[in-house]
Amino acid sequence: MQVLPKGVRHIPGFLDRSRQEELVEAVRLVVAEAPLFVPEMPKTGKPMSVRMTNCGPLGWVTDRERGYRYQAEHPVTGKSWPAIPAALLDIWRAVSASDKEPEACLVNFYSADARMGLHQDRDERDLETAVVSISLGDTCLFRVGGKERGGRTVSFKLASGDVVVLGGEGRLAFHGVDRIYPNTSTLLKNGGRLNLTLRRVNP
Ligand SMILES: O=C(O)CCC(=O)C(=O)O
Ligand SMILES: [Mn+2]
Repeated sequence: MQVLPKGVRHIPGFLDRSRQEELVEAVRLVVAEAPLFVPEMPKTGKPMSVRMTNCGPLGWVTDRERGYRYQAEHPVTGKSWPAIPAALLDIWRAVSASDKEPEACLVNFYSADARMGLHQDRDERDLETAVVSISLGDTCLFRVGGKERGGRTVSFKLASGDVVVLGGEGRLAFHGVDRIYPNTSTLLKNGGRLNLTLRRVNP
């Protein structure tokens, strides 16, 4: 086993198959109310390869004009985000070590060729409370480093049902998704990977 950076916790197989199925059903209801949209990079407007939506009082969005931010409304429909499903709140309570509730759950959908570049999660005003991230569907290659860009990184696979917690010294760890391994899970009928990231936004 390789050593993960301090504060980065990987919990393989945290969710059994039936809890994974329950979450997929919950995400389906979220997506029905708050459709997946294509996020754009700030300034360039270049589309990201993931599609995303959110649930919770706040959602993370990005577009060319206004960049990375949290807002209470879906950028396309203008409607409030749906509530965070109870099954997700249970996971947060079990692993976040926070007594506050999460305010945002970002839903990322990765098709076979999607990826996410190395970045820090730092658009929150609260940079202390842990970030909790859940993987469903196809396996991905996840990469994580320290707080400095350009430092040493380690890579490992995230499979369906795995949970990652970035807490304490790991809260601002650089991380990203280098690739998806297609057809490695039967959870999602049409394949791909879902990532659910729970965050506290306000201190
Ligand atoms: O898909 C993942 O596992 C990570 C997603 C992520 O880092 C993010 O949305 O900020
Ligand atoms: Mn992130």
